[in-house]
Amino acid sequence: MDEDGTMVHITFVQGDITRQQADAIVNAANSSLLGGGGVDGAIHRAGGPEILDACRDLRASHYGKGLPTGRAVATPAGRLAARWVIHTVGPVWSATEDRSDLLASCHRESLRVADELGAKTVAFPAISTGIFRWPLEDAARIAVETVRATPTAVEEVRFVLFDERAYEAFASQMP
Ligand code: AR6
Repeated sequence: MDEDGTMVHITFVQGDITRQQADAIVNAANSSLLGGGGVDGAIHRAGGPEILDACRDLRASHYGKGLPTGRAVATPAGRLAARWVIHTVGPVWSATEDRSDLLASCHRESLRVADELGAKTVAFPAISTGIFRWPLEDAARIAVETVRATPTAVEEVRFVLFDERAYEAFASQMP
């Protein structure tokens, strides 16, 4: 909800996040910020070297030790149909330790960075649900609840889910 009490509009689409048009696209990165597989690899491939150059600059300046889990930082979006990529580091799923607040923090911090940028439309992938193995239903609940509970001037948060199972898990979180 923003200061006027207006709720952010949450939408869901099935597809490839690198094909989305939005002010900002969120990347499920790792602490190195230097790329990886999954969404991260796809974003760097589609966006081109400008993104990696900006990530290297971040590592050489503010984030010498990398971006901590649960935090977010923005770079330009290169050739993507977006102005910015917001990189956030999701937690690796653990059966013995509750890391839910770190996953919630990824969503809160990404929205905070989006607000700093003035981004009005933000596309999110299903953070931590791939290589980091977070169970889909639980990740969907945390992601949607957190976005609904976070005060922001962002007008549309679009969850972009790669397959039908992920789409169903996320879309079914809305009342
Ligand atoms: N568009 C939308 N969703 C996608 C796409 C795409 N192009 N590609 C994959 N997904 P993951 P994580 C879905 O593994 O679990 C990287 O190596 C995928 O089906 O990308 O947070 C990073 O560098 C899954 O539902 O991210 C880190 O090391 C979701 O995106 C690590 O993976 C997230 O899967 C992060 O792991």
